[in-house]
Amino acid sequence: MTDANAREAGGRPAYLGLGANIGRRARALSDALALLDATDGLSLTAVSSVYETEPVGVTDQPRFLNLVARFECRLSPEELLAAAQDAERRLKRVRARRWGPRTIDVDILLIGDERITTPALTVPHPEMTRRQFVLVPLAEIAPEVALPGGRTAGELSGGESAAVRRLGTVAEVVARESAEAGSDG
Ligand code: GSY
Repeated sequence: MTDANAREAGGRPAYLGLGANIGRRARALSDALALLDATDGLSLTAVSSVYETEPVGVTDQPRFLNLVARFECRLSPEELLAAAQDAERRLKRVRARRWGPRTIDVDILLIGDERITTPALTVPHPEMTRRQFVLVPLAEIAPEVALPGGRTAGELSGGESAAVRRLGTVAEVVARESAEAGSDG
């Protein structure tokens, strides 16, 4: 469904950033997308490639796999946050320390053109315009989307680099990861 259709149907596009840097990283991303897409009021409309990215913030941790997905969203912001947290919980998110390694992280980046500031949620995501691991995949699926500060994802994305390296589609990267892990799934 296009963004225009989503609005007509009472929804709006929501962009989520997903990241994983422990265990079967690609499978965690893929499973999170499936869980979110199965949620009433959410339907997946676009997914970027998977990128392997240098950790930002705490740098002494494994590289992440990151992607950005767009959903047609008929949920309130609070309901969307609950859905994101539920997906993290169901994938048995492990996070040993704040800003440290995690099995799956689901960040709400944008919900239409809404501005939300509550103790639990800030939308647009306050760090998104400074994070190339968000901007590069976002620019792949939505180069024209306007971000805080008035510039677009396409303008702010630095493109692929050694720090944000495109690995392939979700299906390709999951298949490669499974083959590398052997026959246990
Ligand atoms: O909020 C995202 C978690 N995170 C990431 C991430 O997903 N990717 C990279 N490359 N660095 C990160 N630092 C944090 S915190």
